[in-house]
Amino acid sequence: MNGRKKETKIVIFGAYDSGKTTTLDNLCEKKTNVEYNGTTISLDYGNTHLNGEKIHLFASPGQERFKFMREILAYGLDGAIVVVDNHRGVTDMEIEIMSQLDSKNVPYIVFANKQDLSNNELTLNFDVEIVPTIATDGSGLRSGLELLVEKL
Ligand SMILES: Nc1nc2c(ncn2[C@@H]2O[C@H](COP(=O)(O)OP(=O)(O)OP(=O)(O)O)[C@@H](O)[C@H]2O)c(=O)[nH]1
Ligand SMILES: [Mg+2]
Repeated sequence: MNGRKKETKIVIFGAYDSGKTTTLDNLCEKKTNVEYNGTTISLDYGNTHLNGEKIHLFASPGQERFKFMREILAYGLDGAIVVVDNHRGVTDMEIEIMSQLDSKNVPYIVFANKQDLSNNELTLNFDVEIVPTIATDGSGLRSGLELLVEKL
């Protein structure tokens, strides 16, 4: 066991509509969503436990205009999940987020979501683990979170 604190902050990033809120909702027992017309407008928050450790999860808004909110949410994060819509493919915004996470040495993992719509293999020019997920039915979410937490 390393000296890491027992409460962990993980932020979920990804372009609009990729499935961030659905991912958080399915991972957490308790949660709060701030949405308007089905899109996150400030943040979603929830928490869960993994191996006795409390995990705080924040999902960011995906729309471009909420960049300021993503910057606030990123404060003090221990790790990140980038949720990509595998049917749409990776977006420039997600590439920018992964570059920033790399440059700040933040451990992260990619969820290749919406596998029910497309199970094409996602290829990325980043040294990152990719976990196929279906956020709507929970497939892959828990094991993906476990993989990330092992890297922290
Ligand atoms: N088919 C399918 N639909 C999904 C999946 N995950 C999410 N969705 C749907 O995609 C839409 C957007 O999901 P959200 O979780 O709200 O996406 P978001 O990334 O939080 O969106 P923003 O907050 O607007 O950035 C919803 O209609 C979800 O039901 C999935 O794995 N498969
Ligand atoms: Mg959302």
